[in-house]
Amino acid sequence: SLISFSWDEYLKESSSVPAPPSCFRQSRIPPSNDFKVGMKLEARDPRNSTSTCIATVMGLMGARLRLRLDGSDSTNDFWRLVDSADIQPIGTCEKKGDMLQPPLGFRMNASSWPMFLLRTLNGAEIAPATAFKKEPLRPPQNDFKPGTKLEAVDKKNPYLICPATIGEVKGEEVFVMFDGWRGAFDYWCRYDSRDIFPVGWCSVTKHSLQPPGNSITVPKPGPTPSSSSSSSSNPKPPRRTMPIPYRLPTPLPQLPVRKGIRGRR
Ligand code: MLY
Repeated sequence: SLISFSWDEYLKESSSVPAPPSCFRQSRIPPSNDFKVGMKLEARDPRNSTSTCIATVMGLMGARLRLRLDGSDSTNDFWRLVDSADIQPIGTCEKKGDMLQPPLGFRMNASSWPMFLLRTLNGAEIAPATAFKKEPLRPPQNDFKPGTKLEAVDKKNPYLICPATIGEVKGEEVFVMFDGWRGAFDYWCRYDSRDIFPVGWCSVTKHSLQPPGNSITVPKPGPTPSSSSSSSSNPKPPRRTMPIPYRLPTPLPQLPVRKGIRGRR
Protein backbone atom coordinates (compact mmCIF):
# COMPACT_ATOMS: atom_id res chain seq x y z
CA SER A 1 0.00 0.00 0.00
CA LEU A 2 1.20 3.55 -0.77
CA ILE A 3 1.29 5.00 2.71
CA SER A 4 3.84 7.61 3.74
CA PHE A 5 6.78 6.84 6.00
CA SER A 6 5.99 6.64 9.71
CA TRP A 7 8.76 6.66 12.34
CA ASP A 8 6.38 5.04 14.88
CA GLU A 9 5.80 1.97 12.71
CA TYR A 10 9.38 1.87 11.43
CA LEU A 11 10.88 1.93 14.94
CA LYS A 12 8.58 -0.95 15.96
CA GLU A 13 9.36 -3.00 12.81
CA SER A 14 13.11 -2.52 13.29
CA SER A 15 12.87 -2.76 17.11
CA SER A 16 15.13 0.26 17.38
CA VAL A 17 15.08 3.50 19.35
CA PRO A 18 15.74 7.15 18.44
CA ALA A 19 19.00 8.80 19.56
CA PRO A 20 18.00 11.12 22.44
CA PRO A 21 17.48 14.77 21.34
CA SER A 22 20.08 15.86 23.94
CA CYS A 23 22.80 14.18 21.80
CA PHE A 24 22.31 16.69 18.96
CA ARG A 25 23.46 20.26 18.40
CA GLN A 26 19.90 21.33 17.50
CA SER A 27 17.38 23.53 19.33
CA ARG A 28 14.89 21.67 21.52
CA ILE A 29 12.24 23.96 19.96
CA PRO A 30 13.21 24.23 16.29
CA PRO A 31 13.55 27.84 15.06
CA SER A 32 10.91 29.36 12.78
CA ASN A 33 11.96 30.21 9.24
CA ASP A 34 11.30 33.93 8.74
CA PHE A 35 13.33 34.31 5.53
CA LYS A 36 11.82 34.82 2.06
CA VAL A 37 13.08 33.80 -1.36
CA GLY A 38 15.21 36.59 -2.85
CA MET A 39 16.49 37.99 0.47
CA LYS A 40 20.19 38.77 0.72
CA LEU A 41 22.53 38.03 3.60
CA GLU A 42 26.18 37.36 4.40
CA ALA A 43 27.42 33.77 4.29
CA ARG A 44 30.71 31.99 4.81
CA ASP A 45 31.90 30.60 1.46
CA PRO A 46 31.65 26.78 1.85
CA ARG A 47 34.58 26.35 -0.54
CA ASN A 48 36.75 28.98 1.17
CA SER A 49 35.71 29.15 4.83
CA THR A 50 37.90 32.19 5.60
CA SER A 51 35.84 34.46 3.36
CA THR A 52 32.47 36.09 3.88
CA CYS A 53 30.32 36.63 0.78
CA ILE A 54 26.91 38.01 -0.20
CA ALA A 55 24.33 35.26 -0.71
CA THR A 56 20.74 35.13 -1.95
CA VAL A 57 18.02 32.88 -0.55
CA MET A 58 17.01 30.65 -3.50
CA GLY A 59 14.61 28.43 -1.57
CA LEU A 60 13.27 27.49 1.86
CA MET A 61 12.48 24.14 3.40
CA GLY A 62 11.66 23.67 7.07
CA ALA A 63 14.28 25.53 9.11
CA ARG A 64 16.77 25.46 6.18
CA LEU A 65 17.71 27.91 3.42
CA ARG A 66 18.97 27.12 -0.07
CA LEU A 67 21.68 29.71 -0.68
CA ARG A 68 23.62 30.91 -3.73
CA LEU A 69 26.67 33.18 -3.45
CA ASP A 70 26.21 36.32 -5.57
CA GLY A 71 28.68 36.18 -8.46
CA SER A 72 28.76 32.37 -8.37
CA ASP A 73 26.86 29.99 -10.65
CA SER A 74 23.78 27.86 -9.97
CA THR A 75 25.83 24.65 -9.57
CA ASN A 76 27.25 25.56 -6.15
CA ASP A 77 24.07 26.12 -4.13
CA PHE A 78 24.23 25.00 -0.51
CA TRP A 79 21.89 24.64 2.46
CA ARG A 80 22.10 26.22 5.90
CA LEU A 81 19.86 26.24 8.98
CA VAL A 82 18.36 29.60 9.98
CA ASP A 83 20.35 29.25 13.24
CA SER A 84 23.65 28.47 11.49
CA ALA A 85 26.75 30.42 12.56
CA ASP A 86 27.70 30.46 8.84
CA ILE A 87 25.11 33.16 8.05
CA GLN A 88 24.62 36.71 9.36
CA PRO A 89 22.86 39.98 8.44
CA ILE A 90 24.34 42.25 5.77
CA GLY A 91 26.65 44.76 7.45
CA THR A 92 27.99 42.33 10.09
CA CYS A 93 31.24 41.75 8.22
CA GLU A 94 31.95 45.47 7.84
CA LYS A 95 31.12 46.17 11.53
CA LYS A 96 33.84 43.67 12.45
CA GLY A 97 36.29 45.55 10.20
CA ASP A 98 36.40 42.70 7.65
CA MET A 99 35.80 42.91 3.91
CA LEU A 100 33.24 41.09 1.81
CA GLN A 101 34.94 38.73 -0.62
CA PRO A 102 33.97 37.52 -4.08
CA PRO A 103 33.02 33.81 -4.00
CA LEU A 104 35.57 31.19 -5.06
CA GLY A 105 35.03 30.93 -8.82
CA PHE A 106 33.73 34.54 -9.21
CA ARG A 107 32.52 34.60 -12.82
CA MET A 108 33.95 38.08 -13.66
CA ASN A 109 37.50 39.38 -13.33
CA ALA A 110 38.53 40.43 -9.82
CA SER A 111 38.76 44.15 -10.70
CA SER A 112 35.01 44.25 -11.31
CA TRP A 113 34.25 42.99 -7.78
CA PRO A 114 33.69 46.41 -6.06
CA MET A 115 31.21 47.49 -8.75
CA PHE A 116 29.55 44.05 -8.74
CA LEU A 117 29.08 44.36 -4.97
CA LEU A 118 27.42 47.78 -5.27
CA ARG A 119 25.08 46.57 -8.02
CA THR A 120 24.12 43.29 -6.34
CA LEU A 121 23.11 45.11 -3.14
CA ASN A 122 21.45 48.10 -4.86
CA GLY A 123 17.71 47.87 -4.27
CA ALA A 124 18.01 44.33 -2.93
CA GLU A 125 15.74 42.89 -0.26
CA ILE A 126 17.91 42.58 2.86
CA ALA A 127 17.12 39.75 5.30
CA PRO A 128 16.11 41.34 8.66
CA ALA A 129 18.38 40.66 11.67
CA THR A 130 15.40 39.04 13.47
CA ALA A 131 15.36 36.18 10.93
CA PHE A 132 18.82 35.00 12.09
CA LYS A 133 18.56 32.74 15.13
CA LYS A 134 21.26 32.02 17.70
CA GLU A 135 23.16 28.80 17.07
CA PRO A 136 22.46 26.22 19.80
CA LEU A 137 25.35 25.23 22.09
CA ARG A 138 27.14 21.97 21.39
CA PRO A 139 26.34 19.14 23.81
CA PRO A 140 29.30 18.74 26.23
CA GLN A 141 30.22 15.31 24.87
CA ASN A 142 29.49 12.68 22.25
CA ASP A 143 26.63 10.69 23.81
CA PHE A 144 25.51 8.85 20.65
CA LYS A 145 25.11 5.07 20.85
CA PRO A 146 25.45 2.62 17.93
CA GLY A 147 22.15 1.38 16.53
CA THR A 148 20.11 4.46 17.47
CA LYS A 149 18.03 6.25 14.82
CA LEU A 150 18.15 9.81 13.53
CA GLU A 151 17.37 12.05 10.54
CA ALA A 152 20.41 13.09 8.50
CA VAL A 153 21.28 15.25 5.50
CA ASP A 154 22.35 13.18 2.48
CA LYS A 155 25.65 15.00 1.75
CA LYS A 156 25.57 13.87 -1.91
CA ASN A 157 22.03 15.30 -2.28
CA PRO A 158 22.00 17.96 0.45
CA TYR A 159 18.37 19.01 -0.12
CA LEU A 160 17.39 15.55 1.19
CA ILE A 161 16.97 14.51 4.83
CA CYS A 162 16.66 10.76 5.38
CA PRO A 163 16.15 8.13 8.09
CA ALA A 164 19.54 6.92 9.32
CA THR A 165 21.26 4.84 11.99
CA ILE A 166 24.38 5.53 14.08
CA GLY A 167 26.80 2.79 12.97
CA GLU A 168 29.87 3.56 15.08
CA VAL A 169 30.96 6.10 17.68
CA LYS A 170 34.65 7.03 17.84
CA GLY A 171 35.90 9.98 19.93
CA GLU A 172 34.05 13.10 18.78
CA GLU A 173 32.79 11.42 15.58
CA VAL A 174 29.83 9.26 14.57
CA PHE A 175 29.26 7.06 11.49
CA VAL A 176 25.90 7.92 9.89
CA MET A 177 24.34 5.03 7.93
CA PHE A 178 21.42 5.70 5.57
CA ASP A 179 18.73 3.08 6.05
CA GLY A 180 18.18 0.92 2.98
CA TRP A 181 20.96 2.40 0.80
CA ARG A 182 23.68 -0.28 1.10
CA GLY A 183 26.28 2.09 2.53
CA ALA A 184 26.59 4.21 -0.63
CA PHE A 185 25.69 7.47 1.16
CA ASP A 186 27.15 6.77 4.62
CA TYR A 187 29.65 9.21 6.18
CA TRP A 188 31.58 10.11 9.32
CA CYS A 189 30.84 13.47 10.94
CA ARG A 190 31.35 15.20 14.29
CA TYR A 191 28.72 14.48 16.96
CA ASP A 192 27.85 18.22 16.96
CA SER A 193 27.30 18.40 13.16
CA ARG A 194 24.42 20.67 12.11
CA ASP A 195 23.47 18.06 9.46
CA ILE A 196 22.06 15.47 11.87
CA PHE A 197 18.70 15.76 13.62
CA PRO A 198 16.60 13.92 16.19
CA VAL A 199 13.75 11.69 14.99
CA GLY A 200 10.72 13.93 14.37
CA TRP A 201 12.72 17.03 13.32
CA CYS A 202 11.42 17.06 9.73
CA SER A 203 7.86 16.57 10.89
CA VAL A 204 7.95 19.45 13.40
CA THR A 205 9.81 21.84 11.06
CA LYS A 206 7.71 20.84 7.99
CA HIS A 207 10.76 19.67 6.04
CA SER A 208 10.22 16.71 3.70
CA LEU A 209 11.65 13.39 4.95
CA GLN A 210 12.74 10.75 2.44
CA PRO A 211 11.52 7.19 3.03
CA PRO A 212 14.29 4.62 3.71
CA GLY A 213 15.80 2.99 0.61
CA ASN A 214 14.57 -0.45 -0.48
CA SER A 215 17.83 -2.38 -0.05
CA ILE A 216 17.27 -5.11 2.52
CA THR A 217 19.45 -5.18 5.61
CA VAL A 218 21.26 -8.24 6.92
CA PRO A 219 22.97 -8.55 10.31
CA LYS A 220 26.68 -7.75 10.40
CA PRO A 221 28.71 -10.98 10.48
CA GLY A 222 29.13 -11.70 14.19
CA PRO A 223 30.72 -14.46 16.28
CA THR A 224 29.92 -17.98 15.03
CA PRO A 225 28.13 -20.40 17.42
CA SER A 226 31.44 -22.29 17.88
CA SER A 227 33.33 -19.23 19.15
CA SER A 228 32.64 -18.62 22.85
CA SER A 229 30.39 -15.59 23.38
CA SER A 230 31.51 -13.02 25.95
CA SER A 231 29.07 -10.19 25.28
CA SER A 232 25.67 -10.79 26.78
CA SER A 233 25.14 -7.35 28.34
CA ASN A 234 26.29 -5.41 25.22
CA PRO A 235 23.76 -3.30 23.27
CA LYS A 236 22.31 -4.76 20.07
CA PRO A 237 24.93 -4.47 17.24
CA PRO A 238 23.97 -2.07 14.43
CA ARG A 239 22.65 -3.67 11.25
CA ARG A 240 24.76 -2.93 8.20
CA THR A 241 23.11 -2.82 4.78
CA MET A 242 24.80 -5.19 2.34
CA PRO A 243 24.36 -5.98 -1.35
CA ILE A 244 22.40 -9.16 -2.10
CA PRO A 245 24.65 -11.61 -4.01
CA TYR A 246 23.30 -12.22 -7.51
CA ARG A 247 24.30 -13.48 -10.96
CA LEU A 248 23.56 -11.48 -14.10
CA PRO A 249 21.36 -13.34 -16.61
CA THR A 250 22.82 -13.92 -20.10
CA PRO A 251 21.81 -12.44 -22.42
CA LEU A 252 21.07 -9.24 -20.47
CA PRO A 253 17.40 -8.21 -20.80
CA GLN A 254 16.76 -4.75 -22.29
CA LEU A 255 15.28 -2.65 -19.47
CA PRO A 256 12.83 0.13 -20.33
CA VAL A 257 14.25 3.65 -19.85
CA ARG A 258 12.54 5.23 -16.88
CA LYS A 259 12.37 9.02 -16.97
CA GLY A 260 13.80 10.65 -13.86
CA ILE A 261 15.78 7.59 -12.77
CA ARG A 262 18.72 7.56 -15.16
CA GLY A 263 21.20 10.33 -14.67
CA ARG A 264 19.77 11.59 -11.40
CA ARG A 265 22.26 11.95 -8.57
N1 MLY B 1 20.27 10.25 -7.36
C1 MLY B 1 19.75 9.22 -6.54
C2 MLY B 1 19.33 9.78 -5.21
C3 MLY B 1 19.65 8.86 -4.12
C4 MLY B 1 19.36 9.47 -2.78
C5 MLY B 1 19.86 8.59 -1.67
N2 MLY B 1 19.69 9.17 -0.37
C6 MLY B 1 18.29 9.35 -0.06
C7 MLY B 1 20.36 8.37 0.68
C8 MLY B 1 18.54 8.53 -7.19
O1 MLY B 1 17.94 9.16 -8.03
O2 MLY B 1 18.23 7.39 -6.88
